[in-house]
Amino acid sequence: MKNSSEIISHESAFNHVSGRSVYIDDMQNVGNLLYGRIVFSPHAHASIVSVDTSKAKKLKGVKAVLTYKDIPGSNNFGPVVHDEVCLAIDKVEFIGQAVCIIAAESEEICRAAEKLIAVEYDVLEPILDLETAIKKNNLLAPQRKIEIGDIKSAFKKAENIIEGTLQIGGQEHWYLETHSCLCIPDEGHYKVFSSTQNPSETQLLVAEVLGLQSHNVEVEVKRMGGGFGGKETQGNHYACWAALLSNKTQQPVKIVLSRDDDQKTTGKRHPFLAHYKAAYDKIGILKAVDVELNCNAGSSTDLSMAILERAMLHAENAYFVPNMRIIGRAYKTNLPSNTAYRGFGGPQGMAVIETIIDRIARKLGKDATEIRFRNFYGEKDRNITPYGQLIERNRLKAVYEKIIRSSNYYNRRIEVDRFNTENKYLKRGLALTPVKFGISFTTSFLNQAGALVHIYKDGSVMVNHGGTEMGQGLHTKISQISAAELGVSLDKIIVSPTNTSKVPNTSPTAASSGTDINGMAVKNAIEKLKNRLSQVAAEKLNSENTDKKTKTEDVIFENNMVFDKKNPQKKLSFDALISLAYIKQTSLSATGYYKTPDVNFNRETGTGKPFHYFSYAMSVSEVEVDMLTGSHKILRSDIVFDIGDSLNKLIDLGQIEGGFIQGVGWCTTEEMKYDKKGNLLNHSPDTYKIPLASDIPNDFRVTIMDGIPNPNTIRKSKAIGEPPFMLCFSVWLAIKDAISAFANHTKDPDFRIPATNEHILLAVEKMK
Ligand code: MTE
Ligand code: QUE
Ligand code: MOS
Repeated sequence: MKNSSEIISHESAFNHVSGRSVYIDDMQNVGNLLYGRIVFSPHAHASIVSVDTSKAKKLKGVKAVLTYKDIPGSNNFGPVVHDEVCLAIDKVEFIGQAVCIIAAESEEICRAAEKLIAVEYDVLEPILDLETAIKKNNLLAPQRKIEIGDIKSAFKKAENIIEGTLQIGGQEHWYLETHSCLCIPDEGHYKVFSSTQNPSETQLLVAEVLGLQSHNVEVEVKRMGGGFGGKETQGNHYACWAALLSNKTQQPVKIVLSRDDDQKTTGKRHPFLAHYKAAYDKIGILKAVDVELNCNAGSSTDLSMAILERAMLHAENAYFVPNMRIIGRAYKTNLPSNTAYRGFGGPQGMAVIETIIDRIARKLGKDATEIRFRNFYGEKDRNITPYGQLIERNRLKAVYEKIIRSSNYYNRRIEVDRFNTENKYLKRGLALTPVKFGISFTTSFLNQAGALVHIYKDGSVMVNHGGTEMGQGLHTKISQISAAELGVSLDKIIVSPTNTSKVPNTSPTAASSGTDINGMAVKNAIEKLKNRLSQVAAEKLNSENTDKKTKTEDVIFENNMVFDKKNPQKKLSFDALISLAYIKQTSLSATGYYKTPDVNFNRETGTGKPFHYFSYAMSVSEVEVDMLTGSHKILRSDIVFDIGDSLNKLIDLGQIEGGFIQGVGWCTTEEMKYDKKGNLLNHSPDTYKIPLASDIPNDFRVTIMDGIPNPNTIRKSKAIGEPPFMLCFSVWLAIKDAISAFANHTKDPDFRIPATNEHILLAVEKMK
């Protein structure tokens, strides 16, 4: 692998574009296949008076109708806290909660059976929004706090103070493959094909609901058609339901959600309601920040506390704040339990500080970019985070200087101002925003990974690891890492589907750390194999040439060859070595393991070193907003990224562009609308507006910085999955800048996430 200069496309690129890639719904050639269907609660909050399934059970072609009474094991599949029932008992707490499950010979029969099930409810008042949940003090868990310095005395001494509230909306994942699962029973063993980011958790929960042990359940993931966090915990549900039906009927059962059901019934990004107060001096330097982050968790805990924690750990983003207090509260409501979504709370936390800086700049009559630059983390005395981690290898200045130059920022600021004086109803806005994203699970024990590497007698290699492929290119990167570490060409490597019987006890593929931790585990396995092979190689080379002894530590693997570093003419081919090693009775299979060194976080004190390192990036966006319609377009976006030594520039470019645009959707067009009963009104793409090709910036320039290797990571790379998402704030705040121009930057526009056309128009009205 010549690393980044070589162009290596995604391992499934050809199959994806030609439609050959197989997803769970494509797995049709299974004998005796039954279809599963979930009977969802139509009420956000209700008592169940009675359930009558007798008529449905009698329908021809129906093989099973199950309620909670039919569960052989535990009726609970809460992933972190056991607070979610698999099938409702006597109450329902959100629209979409499962009450019964049906298995039948066809989907049509399932639907007919569902109509014959009579559930009588006693409807109760739901709590749907944060304002109500806060008023009723409906806390999910005790509040959390992170604090540094002394905000009280800092506010007392403050020259200037601003205060405010920021509303932040949720977001639907819109993975292209909806939730799906196929379970095949085999003599008490259950093989589960699941669209899950967390096969080990799926395995454990399936075993628990079936009343079996983990060794009775095998979960396999070939790929997901996107996950984005939405399949980190919630894929478990469909696996549990399919397994229960399969257990009852002893036939394979497949469940695939329709788009509308998926959108109506699954968890989303957490909406937040934030309150803030900030003190700053006359040149805009932050002296103290007090933030309260309230999140709408939905009906159960799921990952809410970890998400809230990450929001709190990103509440200062790239800025040094000497005195800061961050309070976090998660509230329970009657919505489907909100869950992981790219950024995992980071976007919500960062939105607040970016708003603060933006407002300070307007108060001082300065360009926000200048205020941002002044507040960046710096060298000593300005390099400690509110949770006590020191910022090492700070790349903010390097990224900043590069993007200021490459985006021609200051000249374009003049151009934008000129445009705005010449145009009354079309206004342009410009903004630069930074991202500093912490890499590692903040639940420190999750930072571990395993691998299993086989070399077959012909020299071909099968790599298994604990991570799952969801389009992000993990398997491609793992293939490249394997080829590079073994010194063989890519065609010798295959990465197998993720399977719990090959690598056990894995962490979810999440927190952008898939390549970091699984790559290291694979490297560890390959090191073991190379140690064994080096001995065989040294013996062989020494048997041929006795005057220059080859030491095992001098054996090098490169270009499908194995040779003596000191005497490169002493060599043999990789394939020849493998067949020799086999004959010499050498094990050609090894497991690998990795745990991230030195990460820890104490939740009680809110301190520690939760992150192995940070990924840095900045974006400059210019937008044009129509003051009469509230519509906007992105004229140009520049992005500069520090990702260490990129493992694959094509894939990383795809992650940067895709993540950025997904973020732009969240903070501009994607808005969840509910009626008073808690029904999601926009549950299909005609009313829920994700970005289209036409929403991509007219001029889009992404730069991956070269020559800044990251120490102590796999091949000196950095994680890339989530960080680009949060670059969307450059678009969001450029829109605000354009609205602000309508009143000559004298008033602060009303602003929130998402800034839809309607909200932009309302904000413009208030500027008059
Ligand atoms: N890219 C694609 N194409 N599809 C996805 O589902 N998920 C994102 C990101 N990029 C996702 C994606 C999220 S939420 C995470 S945490 C990372 O990929 C997970 O993969 P990694 O750790 O291998 O980067
Ligand atoms: C980032 C993440 C996750 C996280 C922490 C992060 C994540 C995740 C968990 C988690 C926490 C506790 C558990 C568990 C998972 O924490 O994805 O099973 O018991 O699942 O900073 O992405
Ligand atoms: Mo990503 S939200 O950590 O799955």
